[in-house]
Amino acid sequence: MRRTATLFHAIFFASACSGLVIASPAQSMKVTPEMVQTGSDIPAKWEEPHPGYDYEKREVMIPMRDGVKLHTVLIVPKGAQNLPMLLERTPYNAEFFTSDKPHMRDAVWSAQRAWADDGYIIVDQDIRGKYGSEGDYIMTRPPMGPLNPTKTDDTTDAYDTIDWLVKHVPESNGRVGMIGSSYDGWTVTMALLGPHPALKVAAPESPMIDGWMGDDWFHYGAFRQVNLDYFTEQTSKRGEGSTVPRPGDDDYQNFLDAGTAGHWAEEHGFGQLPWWHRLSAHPAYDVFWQLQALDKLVSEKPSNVPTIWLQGLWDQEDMYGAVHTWEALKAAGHEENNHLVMGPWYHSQVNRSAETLGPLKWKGDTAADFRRDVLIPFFDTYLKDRKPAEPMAQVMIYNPSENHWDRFSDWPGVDEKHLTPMYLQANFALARQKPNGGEDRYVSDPARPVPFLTPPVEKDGGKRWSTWLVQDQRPVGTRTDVLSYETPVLDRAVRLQGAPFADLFAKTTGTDADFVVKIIDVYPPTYAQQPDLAGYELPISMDIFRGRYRKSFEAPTPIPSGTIQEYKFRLPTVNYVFKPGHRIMVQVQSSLFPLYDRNPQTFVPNIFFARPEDFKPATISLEHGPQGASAVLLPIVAASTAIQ
Ligand code: PG9
Repeated sequence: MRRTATLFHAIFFASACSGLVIASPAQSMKVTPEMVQTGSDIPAKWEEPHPGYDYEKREVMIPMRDGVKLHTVLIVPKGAQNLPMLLERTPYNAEFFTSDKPHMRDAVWSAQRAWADDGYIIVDQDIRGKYGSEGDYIMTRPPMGPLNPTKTDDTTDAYDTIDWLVKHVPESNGRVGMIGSSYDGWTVTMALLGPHPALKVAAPESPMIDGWMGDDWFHYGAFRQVNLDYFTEQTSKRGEGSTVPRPGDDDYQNFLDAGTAGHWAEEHGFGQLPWWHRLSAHPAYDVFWQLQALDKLVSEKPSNVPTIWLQGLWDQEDMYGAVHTWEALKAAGHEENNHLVMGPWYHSQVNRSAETLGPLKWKGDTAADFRRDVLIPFFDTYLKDRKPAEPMAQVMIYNPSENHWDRFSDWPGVDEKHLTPMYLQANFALARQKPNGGEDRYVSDPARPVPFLTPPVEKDGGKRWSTWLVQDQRPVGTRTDVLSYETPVLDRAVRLQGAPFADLFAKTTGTDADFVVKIIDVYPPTYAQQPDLAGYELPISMDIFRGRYRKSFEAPTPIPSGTIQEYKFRLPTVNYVFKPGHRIMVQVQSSLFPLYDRNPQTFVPNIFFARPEDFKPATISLEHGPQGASAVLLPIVAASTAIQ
């Protein structure tokens, strides 16, 4: 309106000045009703026209049993009839899973493309309290029970969602498969604790199962400081929070300066985050962790849903969950509908391309091939009544050294009776014969912990994070606080299938200590097939153990200074062949920083809140007998048990 009046005044003024006679505004400028707009120019709801789109995107708020509504995005192929639904429940913004493209295969994110091509309705949902969903967010909300007194959890939310979907999506065939990695793998696992009858198949990928034993938060009690950024990203806002600002570009120095994770948290406002309070009040494996360990809960309440438990062999975030849950189900007699798959992947790489892992090169794209040839046919079996070309093997584990998948009708998991001890010898050799004396010493100094990546360490490991588990160990092998033991050059292949153990007998001058044990494949000094691997020290299995838990994970005790103690712990599962010309190496050290917080080496009630004066150098002695000879226990098999 204002623009018309101004224009009119301009013309009138110009005309008057030029001597022209024009009609008065009242006569010539008649306002007709359609010119008048009352209310807003913005419609209450804009229906986006989608000419040429081959799918319809529906955004719905699905009501749960307590009235809370969860934001859900459905991608339905146009003209669909009788299609199954693939459901992913996420804390990472369902909206983000699709983009505005005319073809469904381009609109969904890359991992879902093959599903779109195969004819699926895709459903992505924000879990309770995150992004578009209503309700309160609780970090990996424990199942209903002593830790969750409400009437809902992610089992009921998955149930109610599936119930709604089968009643409100007429294009569907009433069957649902659930998928998702990491946190989203946790939501799949939660759904399996009380599945809706329409949930016909599931694949928890790198699921977070036990946050204390070996998934995201701790490994055998050593706290993973990379998660501190995750705490603010996930719990400072309903949407995406930001990472913690850094005083410098090197996290090795930043965390060293902070002293403890507790001090870091205090400096960065974590006092406002309930999750931090709960986690830091439970540094030991008490009921808080025990009651939410999903491997135990799933095997106590097994479902009949055909399920693939899936993870990477070098999964830098959730290395523990899938394999332990599968083993727990097997031990409880439920292997029939539960399969185990371990690919040569970093965390969640199953959903990306996987032709390589760091310097390691695989035959083809091991993730895309797996999705196309195994995962989707497995889902189609239960959702489309299609017979797969080959029945799904009970267990499929990539064999990285021979560069192919191995299929097994059974898998030993933990089989302590069939482990072969390889002893650490006094001359830094590694051999089968038991030594009968001697010890090696190193000084572990909390003021210069062993870095997990060569400094400067970018925020959370930066681009090196996803492949840090396969990085060359030569740079740390020269440190005096890292002891390396190795076999002579192998003249025949040594094949491992299962879970190795570390079994250290050690003394310390302190009253607490961490032990990091790595099993390493040492490549020959020249390697014509791939010269950049010449002499490479490839870790195939490693973990950290906090010494105070050597007798009980629940009740930590000080280490009696100067007294030999046994530290026995399981290492990540392997299916690996040390080839002739290679050597087997074992490295032992007492820190892996700043990924893991430093052990002050003085026993304190809660390491999160240790004082600067508690951090003291300690001399660690690794014993070679006679009161216990340090070893790694390897699952050596004479010949492969893979199905030919
Ligand atoms: N590893 C991540 C995570 C899972 C569960 C809890 C916290 C973190 C993830 O990738 O989702």
